[in-house]
Amino acid sequence: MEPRELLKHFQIEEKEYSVDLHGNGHINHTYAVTVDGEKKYILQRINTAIFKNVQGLMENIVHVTDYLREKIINAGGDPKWETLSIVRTIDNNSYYTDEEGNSWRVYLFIENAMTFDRVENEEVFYQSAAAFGRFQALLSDYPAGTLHETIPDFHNTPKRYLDFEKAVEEDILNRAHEVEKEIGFIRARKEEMSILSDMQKRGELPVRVTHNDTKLNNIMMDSTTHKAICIIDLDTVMPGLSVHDFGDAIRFGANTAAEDEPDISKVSLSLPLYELYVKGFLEGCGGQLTDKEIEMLPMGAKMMTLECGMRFLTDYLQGDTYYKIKHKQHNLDRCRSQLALVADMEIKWEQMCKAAIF
Ligand code: ADP
Ligand code: GN1
Ligand code: MG
Repeated sequence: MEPRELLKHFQIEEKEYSVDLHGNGHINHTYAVTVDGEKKYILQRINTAIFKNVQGLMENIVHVTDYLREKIINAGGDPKWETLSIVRTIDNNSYYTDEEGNSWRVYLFIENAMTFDRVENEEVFYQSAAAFGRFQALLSDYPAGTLHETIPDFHNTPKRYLDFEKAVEEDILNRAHEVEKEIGFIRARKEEMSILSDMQKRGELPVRVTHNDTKLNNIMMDSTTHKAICIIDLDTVMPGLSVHDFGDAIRFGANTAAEDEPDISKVSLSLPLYELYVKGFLEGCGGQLTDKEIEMLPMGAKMMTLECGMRFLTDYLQGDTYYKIKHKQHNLDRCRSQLALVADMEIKWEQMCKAAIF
């Protein structure tokens, strides 16, 4: 269905809205809904090829945002600014399914705020670290067992490795011979991939309610002051590991180059940004992380970068069906940038480990 047509199914005042593609997310189709030059709503087509249980996913978001709203109000904050607000359908549902079977949702547009696709200055990164840490702390007493697992095994790195090996074996587009070097790089690190999940199984790392997709453009910042306002993209809020939330943010934000930089000589880990994120994240978590979690932060960063590189390569081998791409080699560029970052982390490993000792 045409995006503008959809609006009449939601509890929105009837007006002449314009609806335009918005943002740089890789998963959902996101539109800004504008009236009189002001963006009022976000309209999203949920990617149901990836999120198979939309009902469960939206239930998670309703419950988590209700929970956060109460905490924000109690702290004297503005819930329409500091968490996502779902606009209901005229039937009072949290999403609408059109005749073609597509699922859509509407959020209030978080006004006077913006997302960053790159770390433009240190303060922005520090702010995002504290905010993601705080998000985890706010949800620390949320009943984790009531959350649906919206993507099973999302950060199960050994399982991701098996998916990768299957894609290499099937090689449906005959692309594997082009990427032998990358395949070798990943295979050489196979043993490390189960370190964190094994620690989780042994109870050495606690399962918490985590965001699981902590990249910089999943947080809205005040357009004027650049202070962190609101954590968005709640599709993958599920039980998980704190070190994964830390690591995914590092992989994206502490890379001196873009996630999809084709010139990998520009890729490296910025130690100053890494150290800043450690500080902000620990402050945001408010002393809740155990010593073991703090010790494993560097491993979280390395594993999230390796896992992400492996996921990009898997998608490249499988014909680019998961992530949105802008050109044929896009997933390959993304993969190479991630793997180059892993290699640089290995060089800087000792400094990374020292950064979390205070
Ligand atoms: P994806 O899963 O595809 O990454 P997101 O939910 O992260 O989708 O949305 C994509 C982008 O849209 C975000 O990076 C952000 O810039 C913008 N966005 C999402 N929700 C809102 C909102 N409520 N208000 C303003 N901008 C938003
Ligand atoms: C996707 O949705 P978005 O663009 O914020 C992906 C993350 C990846 C990221 C890589 C649900 O995040 O896991 O790390 O791309 N989200 C999902 O940029 O798969
Ligand atoms: Mg996003």
